Amino acid sequence: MANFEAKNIYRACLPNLCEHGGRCSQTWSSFSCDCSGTGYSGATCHNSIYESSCEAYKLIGSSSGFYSIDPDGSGPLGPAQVYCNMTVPLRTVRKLSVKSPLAGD
Ligand SMILES: [Ca+2]
Repeated sequence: MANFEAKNIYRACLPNLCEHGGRCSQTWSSFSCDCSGTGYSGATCHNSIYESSCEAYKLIGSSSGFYSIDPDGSGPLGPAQVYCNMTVPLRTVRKLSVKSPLAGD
């Protein structure tokens, strides 16, 4: 005769501890997250598997092409596919135009 003590069931999936839409599954004593298709990895799908910018891909030696970038890393924004032109010098890409708020017209 089975006599399970329901109160001891591990409740990792209620609420779902997997981030970014990862699918949670649990056993009696542990849980795991299926992060496939989410663009994230790690025990709770927390870490983005994509770089955060074209510059980051360039710095690791990638060539021009389409890349998935996750601008906020492990933050809630999802990855987006963009075309990265690696022939553009980094200085040009990152150039900023800053105006002093004290300057007149
Ligand atoms: Ca993100």
